[in-house]
Amino acid sequence: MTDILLTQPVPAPIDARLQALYTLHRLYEAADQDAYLRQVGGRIRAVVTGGAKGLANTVMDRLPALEVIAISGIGTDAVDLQHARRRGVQVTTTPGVLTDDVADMAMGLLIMALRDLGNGERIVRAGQWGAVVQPLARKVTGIELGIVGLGRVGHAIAKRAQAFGMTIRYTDLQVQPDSGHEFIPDLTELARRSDVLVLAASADQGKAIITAQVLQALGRDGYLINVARGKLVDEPALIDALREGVIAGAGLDVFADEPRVPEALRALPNAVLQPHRASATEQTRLAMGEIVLANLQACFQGQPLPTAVAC
Ligand code: 8YV
Repeated sequence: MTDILLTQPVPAPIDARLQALYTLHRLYEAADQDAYLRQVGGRIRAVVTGGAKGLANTVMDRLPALEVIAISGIGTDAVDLQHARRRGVQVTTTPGVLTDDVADMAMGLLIMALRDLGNGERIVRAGQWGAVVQPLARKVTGIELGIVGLGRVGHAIAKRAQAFGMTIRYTDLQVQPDSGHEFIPDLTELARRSDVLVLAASADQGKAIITAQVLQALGRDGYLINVARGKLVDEPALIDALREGVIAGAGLDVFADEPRVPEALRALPNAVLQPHRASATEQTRLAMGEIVLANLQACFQGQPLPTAVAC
């Protein structure tokens, strides 16, 4: 049977299907990953990984028989695509099926942050209703929303935002005249004109675009929502901005060095935090798993891969 390396767990039904078809090697269970790769690395023909986890070149180079890296996710920023191409390794993702979940998470974080839902919940749970005065929150309907990255997820966020009567503007690498939304080429200018800036951009360039200057422009009544990648944000600058009231708050599903979230960020009452859960619904993770299975099957039958990334 074909040998496959899993870098992180997959949902049980997908795991069972993989097990029936392939010999699975679970890197995430190995106490000594280096020794484990020495033992099985030569046999591995496919890697199944997540968008955030990807595959380091140092691991890829330990897998001489590797043919495909199947990412269960849409981000390719944690795989060196050029290196994969040089090695003749194909890379696939799971586009389309997680769009709605990620957009839902963006809206959830936005409402949670502006309406101060976390603090309200803590007050009720602590039996402090009536004893603690919670400051009035920020109205969501009708705000000015700046979307950074109008791809599939950005569009899905815009659709939801329209139902909330929001004014939508966006920035992207290129203008999208058919979107019906106002294009603002300069990110700092978009921040200046937004009540809430939501990050839905790819992080393939690996650069922090949300700088102290952008946060300054977003302003003391502004909020930052991130459902893309932590590396798009200068995290120390964000912590300073939240602490000093340069911006009002943030809703974050992603962080610069997951799963390590700086203590300074965890301590801030005006940040709502999620452990990278945007696509973590049963329905969506199963749909993602199906696409992973289809790509592996095509690869080992010598067929074109259904969702290959152009390297
Ligand atoms: C996925 C992600 O849920 O799609 C991506 O790139 O980062 C996530 O939303 C993750 O890859 C699942 O492992």
